[in-house]
Amino acid sequence: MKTTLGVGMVGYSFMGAVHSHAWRTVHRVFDVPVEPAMVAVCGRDAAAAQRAAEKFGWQSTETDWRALIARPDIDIVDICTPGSSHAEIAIAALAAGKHVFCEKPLATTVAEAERMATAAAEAQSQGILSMVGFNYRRVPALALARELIREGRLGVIREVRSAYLQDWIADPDFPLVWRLKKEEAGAGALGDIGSHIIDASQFLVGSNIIGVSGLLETFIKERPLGQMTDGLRAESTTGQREMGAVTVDDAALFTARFAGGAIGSFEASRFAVGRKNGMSIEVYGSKGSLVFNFESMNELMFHDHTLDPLEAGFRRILVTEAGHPYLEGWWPPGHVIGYEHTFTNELKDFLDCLASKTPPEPSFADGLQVQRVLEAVETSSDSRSSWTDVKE
Ligand code: SOE
Repeated sequence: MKTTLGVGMVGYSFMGAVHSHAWRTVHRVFDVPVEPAMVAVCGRDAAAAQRAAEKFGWQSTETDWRALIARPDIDIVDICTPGSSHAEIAIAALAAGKHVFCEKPLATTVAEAERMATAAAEAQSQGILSMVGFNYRRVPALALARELIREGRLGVIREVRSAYLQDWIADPDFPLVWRLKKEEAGAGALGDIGSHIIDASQFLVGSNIIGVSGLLETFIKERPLGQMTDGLRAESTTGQREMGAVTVDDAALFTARFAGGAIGSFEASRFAVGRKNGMSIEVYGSKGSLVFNFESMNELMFHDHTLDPLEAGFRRILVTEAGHPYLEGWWPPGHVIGYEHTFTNELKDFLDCLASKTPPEPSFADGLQVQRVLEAVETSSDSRSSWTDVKE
């Protein structure tokens, strides 16, 4: 196996910036067995791609993703584009023998995700690996939570409560960016951030969601046409009169059953004013409970219910010890990490898996399963009354 792998990244907006940071950093933080070389960044606008290459540290640019995946110096294709292009790029890249790292949600429809999962399984039999970027699995506190649950410290898991709350489109003048169009994004808050808490909760509990009852709402049904300039910040739409239809949900609520017997409640909203990236997960078991909130992402609250009730209660674990997941690469205890580090941690695992030829997780099959949950929530909400099983 080569000791350096060439990376080609498609897309360079918010996720492209975060991924670039992780590619620049991963081998300088962790002792990974292979080093990434940031060979090329790809985008349709040649000048913008050039600016991104200079700003983020890519050696060259391409304006056509097909040219990118045809390059012999590219071993890994990193997909940071809107969801509607994931399937085509990922399937072509896998067929060309490139490992693929794809942003979440995996696709915009179950049908696309099925094709991607099939392509990934075929490629895997040839030693070509793929992974979907549910980065919250790589928050050290959530990785620790998973270890505690696996060790049985919570006993039988009974309930999960999870919410992912943002407010970046609460202003009705916020323009109709791609994330608000079904054909480009697949779903709204449900797909963009609901997919994270579905994946994270299934990862923690160790069992999949098998049925849901959902409620979706689109509060602002039309928005001015306009562009997103950088990340989640939009250009001013003052004076903009042309309007377009919002075709995805602004907020999503659903209840769920897990295969292992637990039940859950989920909430994803882009209209929770005052909440910027408020992702929280609580897990309640027969022997204890765990509470996590991303705004304090270095902390995990743990209640051990087997203790004397006079001394029991939630205690705060500061997840920054060298022995905590992923912390071997970072700073001394108490020197906290942030959002971007979760992507570096994710790439560490991806590179380790490429070197050891171990299929990484979450796989495209895992991404497909999340897509099926999203579809079941939409079906349930559309039918207005019914419990909907998640297809297998
Ligand atoms: C926008 O809602 C967004 O950037 C998501 O797409 C990311 O997955 C999430 O981590 C932060 O918010």
